[in-house]
Amino acid sequence: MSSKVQTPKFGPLSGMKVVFSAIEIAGPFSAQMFAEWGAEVIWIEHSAYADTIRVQPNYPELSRRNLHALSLNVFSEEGREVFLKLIEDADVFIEASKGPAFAKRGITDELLWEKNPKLVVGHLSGFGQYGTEEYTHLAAYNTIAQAFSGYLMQNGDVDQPMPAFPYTADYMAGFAVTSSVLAAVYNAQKTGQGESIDIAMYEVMLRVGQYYMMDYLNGGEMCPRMTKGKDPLYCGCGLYKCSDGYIVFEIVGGAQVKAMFTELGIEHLLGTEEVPEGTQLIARSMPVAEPLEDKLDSFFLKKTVEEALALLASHKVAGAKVLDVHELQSNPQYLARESFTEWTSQNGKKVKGPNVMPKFKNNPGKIWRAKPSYGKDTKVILEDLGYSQEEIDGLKENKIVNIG
Ligand code: CCQ
Repeated sequence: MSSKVQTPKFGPLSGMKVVFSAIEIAGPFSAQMFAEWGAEVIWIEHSAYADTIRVQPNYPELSRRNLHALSLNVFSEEGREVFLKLIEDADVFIEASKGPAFAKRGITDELLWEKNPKLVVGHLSGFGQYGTEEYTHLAAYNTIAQAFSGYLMQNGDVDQPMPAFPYTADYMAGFAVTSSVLAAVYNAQKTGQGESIDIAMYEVMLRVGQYYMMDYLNGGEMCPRMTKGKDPLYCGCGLYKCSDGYIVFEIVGGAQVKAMFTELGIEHLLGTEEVPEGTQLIARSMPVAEPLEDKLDSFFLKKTVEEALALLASHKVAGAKVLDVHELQSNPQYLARESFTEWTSQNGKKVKGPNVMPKFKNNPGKIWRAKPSYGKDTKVILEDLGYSQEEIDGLKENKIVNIG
C-alpha cells in the first residue's frame, strides 16, 4: 500500500524514518538535520498544547522545515497504541524529556524493541536517564546544562561568568544526538540490534568545556576566564580593535610567530632565551607576553580592518573581521556558497535563513517543505497506520489527537 505521508527522495538519509518528541531547540535541532539530509521525520506534539517554539515568529520556519506534524497524546491508552504502531517501521525515535519520562509511563526501551528490534532510541535529557533522585528527573534548558557542566563558569569575562549565547548547549546537544544516533543506526544495520542512547545535556557540555579542565584535573590549576575577548593562556589569540571595527586572529605556528615579531620590530627577540628558536605559541607565562600584547593592541588600533586582514593573510595568520549579522548577507563567501537561502512558508510568506549544512557532493540535502502547522499531518499519518475515518474522528473527539 502506498504511503500518504510523502517525503521526496533526496540526500544521504533517503529512506530513513525518524520519529521525535521534543520541544524548543535541542532535540528538534537534531531532527532537523535528519530531515534536511533526506529522512522522513515525524514531529510529535502534545494534543493538548503545541511545542512552545511555535510562539516565536521566525525561528520555527527554519527549525521545523521539512517535517511532518503529528499531534498526539502519547501517554493516553489509545495514543500509546498509535505511537507503538508508528515506531514499528521507524529507524529512529528521539525524545527529550525530564529523565526517563517514557519508561516511567511504561514505554520502556524493551517494549519498543518488542515492536521493532532494530529501533535506535535517542533519549535526550538535562541530567541523564539514571543517576540520583535529586537530579535525574529535573527540567533542563540551555543555561542549566551550561551551568551544571562547569562550562558556564569558564565563559564570559574575567570579572563575571556568562553563558555562551545564543543557546549553545542546545545546539551542541543536538549535534550529539545526531552523531550518536547515526553511529547506532550503522550498527543496527550490521547486526539487526537496536540501541538506546542516554544523552545528558550536561555531559555534552562537559565535553565542550573539557580543554582547560584537564589542567585542573591533572595539575590543580584552572584556567582564568578571558579578559576583553583575549585567550587567557596564549598571547596573540583573540579579539583586537582596529580603527573601524573588531577583528580576531590567532598567532599559531613558528612561521607566523616570526612574521608577526618582524612586523612589530621585535624580531631580535627570536632565538633568545626569552623566545627560543621554534616557538610556536606565545604563552602568557612567557615574560615577553605582556609587552607583546600591548604592542599588538596599539599596532592594530592604527590599522583599518581591511589593512589588518590583508597583513595577517600575507603572513598566513588566521584572522577574520567580527561580522555583524547584517554584513553576512552581502559577504562574497556567503554569496558564493549560498550560505543563506529563501523558501516559502506554509502561508505563502518568503522566509530567509541559513541553508542546509553541510554540503554533500553526491547526495545533497535540501529544503522541500515549509514548517507544517500544528497537527497538519495527523490525519494522513493515522491513515497510513491503518486507522479508518471513524476511528480518527473518535481519537479527535477524545482529544487523543489534533487534526490541523
Ligand atoms: O533549552 C532550550 C531552549 C532555550 C530557549 N529559551 C531560553 C528561549 C527557552 O534555550 S531547548 C532544550 C530543552 N531541554 C531539553 O530538551 C532537555 C530535556 N527536556 C526537559 O528537561 C523538559 O522536556 C523541558 C524542556 C524542560 C520541558 O519540560 P516541561 O515544561 O515539563 O514540558 P514537557 O517535557 O514537554 O512535557 C510536559 C509533560 C511531561 O509530563 P510530566 O511533567 O508529568 O513529566 C511530558 O512527559 C508530557 O507532558 N508530554 C506528553 C507529550 N509530550 C510531553 C505527548 N506528546 N503526549 C503526552 N504527554
